[in-house]
Amino acid sequence: MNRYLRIAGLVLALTPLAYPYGNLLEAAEAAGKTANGVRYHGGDEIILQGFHWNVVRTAPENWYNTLAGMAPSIAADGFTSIWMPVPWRDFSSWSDPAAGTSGGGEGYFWHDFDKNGRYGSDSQLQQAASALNGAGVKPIYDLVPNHMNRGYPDKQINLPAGQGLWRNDCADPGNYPNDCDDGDRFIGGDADLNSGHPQNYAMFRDEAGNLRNNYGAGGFRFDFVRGYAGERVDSWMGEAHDNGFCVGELWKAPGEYPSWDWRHTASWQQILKDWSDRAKCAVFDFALKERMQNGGIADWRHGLNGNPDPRWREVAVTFVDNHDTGYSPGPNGGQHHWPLPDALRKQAYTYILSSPGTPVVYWSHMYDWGLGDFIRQLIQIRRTAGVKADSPIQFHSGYSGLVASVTGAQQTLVIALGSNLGDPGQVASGSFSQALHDDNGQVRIWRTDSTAGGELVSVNFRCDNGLTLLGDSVYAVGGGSQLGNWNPASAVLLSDTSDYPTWRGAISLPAQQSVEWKCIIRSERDPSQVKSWQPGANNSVTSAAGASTSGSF
Ligand code: 7SA
Ligand code: CA
Repeated sequence: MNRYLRIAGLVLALTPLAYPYGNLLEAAEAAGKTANGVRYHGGDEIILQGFHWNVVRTAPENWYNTLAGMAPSIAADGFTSIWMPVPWRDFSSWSDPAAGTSGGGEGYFWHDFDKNGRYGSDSQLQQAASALNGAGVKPIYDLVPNHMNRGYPDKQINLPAGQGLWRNDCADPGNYPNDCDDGDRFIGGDADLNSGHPQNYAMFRDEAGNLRNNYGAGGFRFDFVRGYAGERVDSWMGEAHDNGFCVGELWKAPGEYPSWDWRHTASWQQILKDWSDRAKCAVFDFALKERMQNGGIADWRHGLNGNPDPRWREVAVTFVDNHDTGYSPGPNGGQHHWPLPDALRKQAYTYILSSPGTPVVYWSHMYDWGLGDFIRQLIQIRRTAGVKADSPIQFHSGYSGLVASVTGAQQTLVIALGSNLGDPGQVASGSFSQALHDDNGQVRIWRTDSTAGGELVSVNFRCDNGLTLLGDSVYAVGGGSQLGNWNPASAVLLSDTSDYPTWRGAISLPAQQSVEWKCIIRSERDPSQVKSWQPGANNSVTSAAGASTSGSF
């Protein structure tokens, strides 16, 4: 049905200009949400935690400059994003003699949204953000909407008491309906904001928009999400950065929930997935962290990222340690609330960088403690194999340690950690070569050669009768990561319109796969705007060199 009449004259004039851009799209990294709408930026992110606990003490006012100078090497190391520290100034200073800990100024007890803090000045932050974005590394800013430093004078924001802006206990019927908060309190709760209050909600929404527009934010990490409703994160992201990356820090054991709460007897995974469903946000994989801390290596399969359901594993953001759980160079050795034993570090990084989920590498492991070369190697293995957040993973019992096979877009990996597995052929088909052998054999990875098994072949795609308005184009979307996993935002532009309204394009696919796909008409500017889908059944093709496949509107 010719529902779209392209303005012929204009099209002829503009077409040559528009389509070279189409090739750039194919070269660019994936964007877009999961099939359930979770904001994981295409599932191909590899994140560097861009700070440790003590950088405000070991590099006072000089951290943004450090990041700006390192931007090219951070990119060269294979990172696509960097988890930035809280950008807001923080004058707090605290010590806990009993625990032998102290700190302050890190941003988690922030004063207001002024960005001249202990990491450097506002302009240094802008310079760092543009150097990182310029190198292709997206800044992910750490936001703390649950609480702030209520004391201390001359704030740039005015939050008077008694107007429902600060948290009061929702359990106390005396609080008027909105004068409370829908989540846990941070410590005593006297510094907690009622983030559901319209004024507070708008304050954070606008600041997130400001970080996107003026500080190059590619997304956000939400702190202490146990302190406010997950739905609120979905609203903030939907209004301020709908296509950005989003991850929540939900660090709360099942036993910490009240006995009447379903989560008291749920698994760590179920609690994390429930939050992710509400926030439409990825979530740090504390289920995997708990297994790494308390289980044997064979138990690591029970992390969220090992879930047999792709809709579960794809929302996991995996990590080995962070600024809370791990050590940091400098005073007190940082916080080390839940540190992974050093002996397991290489196996843990091998696991998260070769398996599904979105991996995060802790700054100090990469750049302070000599693991950089090893991690760089692992990142290259992940990228070459085309392992993504939703990649299939299979665990193989009958061997000691952990044995898994991961199906990447380009190659299949077999991982053997602390295992007596002899030959990858015992657990997966294909011709394998060893990609990694380290840690006295505790760490081994094999991969199918790109030439066999994961071989890519060029298939000719065609869509007929693609009548479109200016600014819209015809794309192919379908199963498998090369066709965007049915996600229009990751669809592939068919850039040859020499026989308009027929659209053509060659797309590389793994050989010998039966692939289903459809033609769509989609906005070039806004990847989430689909104008129409090809009607009827899916098109299908078995991928082989020179094969052709077509559909029609
Ligand atoms: O124990 C570890 C694990 O062991 C395992 O065996 C357990 C696990 O469950 C168990 O299975 O994990 C437990 O312990 C974790 C660490 O405490 C808990 C976890 O829920 C629990 O299960 O994690 C919580 O604490 C983390 C630090 C948070 C988590 O979200 C939270 O769930 N991490 C993030 C949150 C914050 C705060 O924004 C940051 O905290 C983290 O870096 C960030 O990643 O008005 C003045 C005033 C009063 O308002 C206060 O009531 C008063 O107490 C001042 C005082 N507050 C001070 C704090 O006492 C002091 O500690 C505050 C001003 O400064 C400090 O707070 C620091 C905090 O210590 C630091 O970690 C905060 C603000 O500077 O910044 C950081
Ligand atoms: Ca991406």
